[in-house]
Amino acid sequence: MRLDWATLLGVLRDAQSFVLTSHVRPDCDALGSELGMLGILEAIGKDVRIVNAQATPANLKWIDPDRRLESLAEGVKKDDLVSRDVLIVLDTSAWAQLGAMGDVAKAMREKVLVIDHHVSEDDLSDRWFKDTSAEATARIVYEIGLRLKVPLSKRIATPLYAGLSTDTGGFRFPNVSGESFRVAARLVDAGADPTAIYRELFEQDSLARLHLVGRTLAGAQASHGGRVIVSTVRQSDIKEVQAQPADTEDLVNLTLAVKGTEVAVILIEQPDGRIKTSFRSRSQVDCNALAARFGGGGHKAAAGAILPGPFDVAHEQVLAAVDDACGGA
Ligand SMILES: [Mn+2]
Repeated sequence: MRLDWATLLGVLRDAQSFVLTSHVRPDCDALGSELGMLGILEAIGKDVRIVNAQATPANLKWIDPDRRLESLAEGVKKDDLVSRDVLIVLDTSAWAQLGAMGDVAKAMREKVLVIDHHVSEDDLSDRWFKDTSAEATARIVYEIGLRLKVPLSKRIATPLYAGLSTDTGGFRFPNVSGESFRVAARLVDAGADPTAIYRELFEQDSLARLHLVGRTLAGAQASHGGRVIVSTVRQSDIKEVQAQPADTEDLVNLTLAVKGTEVAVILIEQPDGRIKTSFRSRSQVDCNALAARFGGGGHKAAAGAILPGPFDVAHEQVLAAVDDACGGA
């Protein structure tokens, strides 16, 4: 953990122009931290742009009513950014996660500042502001706003609440503390609307996605006395219900709802024939170790790997590895 408040607040106060960026395949903590930070910096008179590598996903555009999120994919030029005083990288510490913004970070090398809560890190910068105990980067941004004495507005509180809510799985992950709720309460007092944000985060599925969920759950197989549930998604399933590739997100977590499930696994056939495999654990079974057998990785409770096809071979290999990790049937 490296939290040098004096250095961080000094940089934020002294610099005049900022670019904020975050990781590819952005989520609400990435975008919410960017927008919260933008609101805070603008409140103290700074000139701020947010530029990501990729365009904002359609399902997350609600978080940006003022349309402040820009992207290289939508035509922002690297040369327009490099003269800015500071590049703040939020919610990632890895080059690979920056996508095309990695080139901008390289060009601005000595002006990069990282604000993040992830454990892993590359040599992105010499200026780190990391708190791996923070539930979300949005939580760190909230603390920055406090220290800069910026009053919380609805415009700042809403994206920060979305980030906090996303990275805590709706305030239920083990990273949640009493302080998470106190921060959330202050964000709600400042105008964040939990009902509206919940609807945006969790009630935006298409009927096709629901049909895919139905199919996937109908085919879920339990083993090891109900401790393990494995489900599969083939390209034919996705096509037949007319779902989108993104509709497979989060499917693996649904089977954890079954009483007694300790390990949930899903194999998702990709358009190129490879098989994206995700592991979830509610027990001592180490998902990171499981995924590592197939060249993947992640955390103990959640990890993933990409396996080559054909599907049936990958399926068999994964079942064997899970069996091994779970101590036989
Ligand atoms: Mn995060």
